[in-house]
Amino acid sequence: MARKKIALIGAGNIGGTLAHLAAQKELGDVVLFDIVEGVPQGKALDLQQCGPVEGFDAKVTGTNDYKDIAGADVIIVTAGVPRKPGMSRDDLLGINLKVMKAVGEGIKANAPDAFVICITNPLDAMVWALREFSGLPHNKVVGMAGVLDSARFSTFLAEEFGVSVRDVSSFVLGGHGDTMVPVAEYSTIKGIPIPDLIKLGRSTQERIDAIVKRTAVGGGEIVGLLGTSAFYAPAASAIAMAESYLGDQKRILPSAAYVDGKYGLDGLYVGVPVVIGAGGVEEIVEITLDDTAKAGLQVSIDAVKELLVACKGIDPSLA
Ligand code: A3D
Repeated sequence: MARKKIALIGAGNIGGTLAHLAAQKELGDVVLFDIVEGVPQGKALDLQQCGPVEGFDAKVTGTNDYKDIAGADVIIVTAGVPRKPGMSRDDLLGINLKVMKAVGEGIKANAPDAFVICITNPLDAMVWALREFSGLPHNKVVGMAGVLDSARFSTFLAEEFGVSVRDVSSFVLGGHGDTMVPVAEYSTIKGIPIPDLIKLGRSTQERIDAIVKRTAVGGGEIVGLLGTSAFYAPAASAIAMAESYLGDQKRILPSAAYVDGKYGLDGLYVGVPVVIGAGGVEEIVEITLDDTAKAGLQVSIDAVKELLVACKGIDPSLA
């Protein structure tokens, strides 16, 4: 069987980390694309030389030409600019929308059968715009955010309860912004819901509320320390989504997916649990929410809708 092909659009911090993980895991041959000349080629050569040390058989190449992504099975998009301290994700909208147009057209012309995972911020608006510009089916274009946001929530919960992260399962819904909704009721420690653990005296509502709050601004905490966006965990999260698609794993992964009909939505990209398998986004999983989570989700949905209005104002072809 021929090797799979993984194209990474954007060869910056996340792009380079994605290339390393994809090669290490031998997901396929890797093509790193960027508009800056030399960077994707240089990173690719450096990564290719990890092969003999780490023992992977994956070809890593760099390019500035969209033709080289032809036939890609999976495309992960990080092209654009990240946040600097003091910026919100929404501050990136104008510049990254133009980038999504170029990327969408490049994908449409060269790799229309790929499964596309968008990471560029502001995520829920950019994945929608990328889908519009690429014209790919909605089930083949998805945004990575929920896996990362849940990973942040799980990390903090594991610390709180003093247990392995492997025994934590957590849940974050909504847009990838400060209005995201970490749902404690659906988060468990080895199957035991967090509210039950509070009743058992293993934590307090105040401490869980603080963790929920820290999760929602978890990206900003790292930007404040690092001076730019996180990249290791975002890359690891997108790779988990790519693996679920390539291996038809049918994992349930919270993702920014196109929701039309469920959750009372009529055609919007927002973070919900989805099944990812060989068919792309194969199912939107609808869960019952209590009134607090419902209200939180609505605030988050309204924030995403506002961003879409702004996108349409900037690029009339989207209206
Ligand atoms: P960075 O290291 O700056 O890499 C971005 C790369 O995109 C650079 O190499 C640029 O040269 C390249 N680029 C710019 N314009 C184009 C273009 N038109 N075509 C192709 N390449 C282009 O950023 P990063 O890798 O740290 O972050 C990338 C994006 O991911 C940013 O928008 C971040 O805000 C976003 N991000 C999202 C999450 C989520 O959870 C959704 C987390 C962290 C970062």
